[in-house]
Amino acid sequence: MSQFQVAILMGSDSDVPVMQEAATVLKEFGVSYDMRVLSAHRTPKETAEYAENFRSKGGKIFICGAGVSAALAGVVSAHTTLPVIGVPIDSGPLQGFDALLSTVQMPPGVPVAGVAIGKGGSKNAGLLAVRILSLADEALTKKLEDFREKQRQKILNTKIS
Ligand code: RP5
Repeated sequence: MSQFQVAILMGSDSDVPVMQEAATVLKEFGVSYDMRVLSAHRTPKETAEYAENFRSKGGKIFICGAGVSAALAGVVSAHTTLPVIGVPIDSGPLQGFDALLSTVQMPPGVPVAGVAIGKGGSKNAGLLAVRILSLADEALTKKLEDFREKQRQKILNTKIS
């Protein structure tokens, strides 16, 4: 068994600040993760191998972040039957619109769940992974309820001077 429930992959080390948001959420919920730089274009063989082997090691979900042509989530999905969440990153001249389309415009039969561009999307990718894992984990469900309540209180307690 792998000690990792979630794989956070990204196409370049320049993507780390964005993908760190997903990692922070997983850490907060006590979900184990492996974080790697693996590129669909620059390391195609290693990316395919990682995607093919993660399930047999006990892995459950992929979160893949990439910018510009952003093929990573799609390539990973082509090499696994696990859920794949794609985070489009605003690293190119089109401010992430390129990556957004590349991430979500998958051909029928090869699913990628797309989230918003950049850090907000990365945070939501972490939360979506926790929600998927919570289907078989009551303690995680409770933590999600607590998280939502904390979020609610923060909004309600906002004072505008
Ligand atoms: C993509 O190209 C990466 O995911 C990154 O967002 C973008 C730029 O990569 P670097 O030139 O910073 O390595 O593949």
